[in-house]
Amino acid sequence: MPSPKKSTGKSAAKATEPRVIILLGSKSDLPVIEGMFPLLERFGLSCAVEVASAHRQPEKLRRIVRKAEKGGTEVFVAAAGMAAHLPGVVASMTGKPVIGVPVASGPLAGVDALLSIVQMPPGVPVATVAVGSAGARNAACLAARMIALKDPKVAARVEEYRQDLARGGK
Ligand code: RP5
Repeated sequence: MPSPKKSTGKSAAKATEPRVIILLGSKSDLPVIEGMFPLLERFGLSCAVEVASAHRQPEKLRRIVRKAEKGGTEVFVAAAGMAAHLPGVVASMTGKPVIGVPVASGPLAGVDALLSIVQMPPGVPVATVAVGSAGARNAACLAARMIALKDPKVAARVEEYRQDLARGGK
């Protein structure tokens, strides 16, 4: 497994934590989110990866979310499989945007995780993306679009990426 921490750009002013935190329900989810790193780097966004299961390590999860929020993290991405409660639990702990990535790790091939993540009760939103690595890449793009709302440098990079896609890039 590669180093769980990756810093890929400048943090916001005064921030002590990465702008994007990626939480995983298990180390086994790591391959699914690897496509996020080049995209976040391209958008100039620092990130860190933490493994904290909502079911097995709720106290660890709470500590990570508290520290990140206090330190200026702007968007949380949470990827999990099976009965994937991680993104929803993160959304219950922070008022920052949470993006949920369903992982196809169980016998139901990700449908279980997709429904667990998308069916949040009103008032506790999780922006749910596609199952698997395509969803993870979209989580990186969506996080950048959210941050771009108040950061023109990130907005310019998002626009440049969109133009690349229009020219046939990936
Ligand atoms: C979920 O259960 C994790 O997010 C992972 O996708 C799945 C299996 O976890 P491991 O048994 O590989 O730790 O909590």
